Amino acid sequence: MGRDDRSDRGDSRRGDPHITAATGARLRVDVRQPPGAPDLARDVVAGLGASPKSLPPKYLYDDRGSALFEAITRTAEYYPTRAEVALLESVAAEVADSTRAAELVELGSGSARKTRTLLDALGASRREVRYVPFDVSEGALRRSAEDLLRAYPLLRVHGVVGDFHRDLGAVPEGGRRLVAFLGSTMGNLSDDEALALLAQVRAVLGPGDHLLLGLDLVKDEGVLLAAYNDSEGITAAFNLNLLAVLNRGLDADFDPARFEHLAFWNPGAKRMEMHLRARLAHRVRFRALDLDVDFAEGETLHTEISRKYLPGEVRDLLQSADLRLVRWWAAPEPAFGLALATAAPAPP
Ligand code: AVJ
Repeated sequence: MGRDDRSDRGDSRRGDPHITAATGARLRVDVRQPPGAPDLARDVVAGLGASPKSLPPKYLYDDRGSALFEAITRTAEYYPTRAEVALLESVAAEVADSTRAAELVELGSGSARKTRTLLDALGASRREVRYVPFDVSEGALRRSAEDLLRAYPLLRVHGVVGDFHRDLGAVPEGGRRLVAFLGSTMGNLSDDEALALLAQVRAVLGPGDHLLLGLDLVKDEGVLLAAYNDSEGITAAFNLNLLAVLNRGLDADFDPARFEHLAFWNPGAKRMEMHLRARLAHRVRFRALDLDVDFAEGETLHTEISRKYLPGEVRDLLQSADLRLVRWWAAPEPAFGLALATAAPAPP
C-alpha cells in the first residue's frame, strides 16, 4: 500500500502545503495526504483488474465507515473491542510502570476509552503528556482530539492525518515514547505488510521507547463468524459502504443492492475474510477512469482480512522486525492479547 509515495517522506515536513494550522493552542494537526483519489484510482485499476478482485481495507474508513465501525464495536457479537478494553484496563498501570512514557503515539482509530485508559495510567491528569494520534480520518481525529483536550487540561495533542504505511516518518520528534497499535488493526494486514509496518514502527522507537500491540487471538469459529456477521447488519453496512466510497471517489455506478456481505473464517491463513459478493452478473462503470468492470454472478470482491494470532507466534513476529517482546498479557474467552515490545538492542 502506498509504496510509490516513499519519496515524500522525511524531507518535506516543513513547508508542506498539506499541513494546515489548527484550532487551539494545545492542538496541532498535520494533514499528510490522506488516501485520496490518486491512490484509489491506482488501487481500483490493480485490484478490480485482478482475479480474484480485491481492494485494500483502508478505503472502508471514510467518515461514514469510521462511524459504522464504532457502531460495530457496540454490537453484542463484536467482542474484540470489549475484550481489549477490559484487558487494557487491567494492565494499564503495569504498562505505565514498564514504559514511564511521556508521549503516547496511537496508530489507527482507537476508541477514546482505550486512549483515556492509557493517558490516565501515564498520569496525564497531573503532568504534561503529549498525545500523537495518527489516523486516516481527519474528522474522527479532530473530534477525539477535542474531547481529550477538554478532559485533560495539561494534554498537548499533535495529530497526524495520513496513511501510516506511508507517513509514519512524519510522526514528530517527542519524549519517552509509547506507540500504541491497538484494536488488532494489524490484523488487517497480510503477514508481509505487518512485518513491514512493524519495521517502520521499529524505526521510530529510540532506546527506552515501547510498542504496545493489541492482537485478536484464534478462537472458536462460531464466535468469530458471529462477530463479523452481526444480527443488526451493521458489519454488512460497513462492508457495503465501500461501494459508496467508490461511487463518490471515482464517479462509479455501483448499486449496493446487487451485492451481499460475506464473512468467513479461513483456517489455513488464520484469518477472517470479508468480501462483497455479486448477487447477479453485471457491469459497473467507473466514469472517472473510463473503465468498465464485469462481475460474474457470485463473484466476490475481497474487502478485508482480519488475522487472528496464536500466542506462540507473537514473539517471533516481533523478533522478525527487530523488536523484543518484554511483556505479554492475554485474556481468555474471548481470547485477546496485548504485547509490549522494545526495539531490540542494536547488534554489537
Ligand atoms: C478495526 C480492523 C480491527 O478487523 O475486526 C470489524 C474491522 N471489520 N468488523 C476488524 C472490522 C469488520 C476491525 N479492525
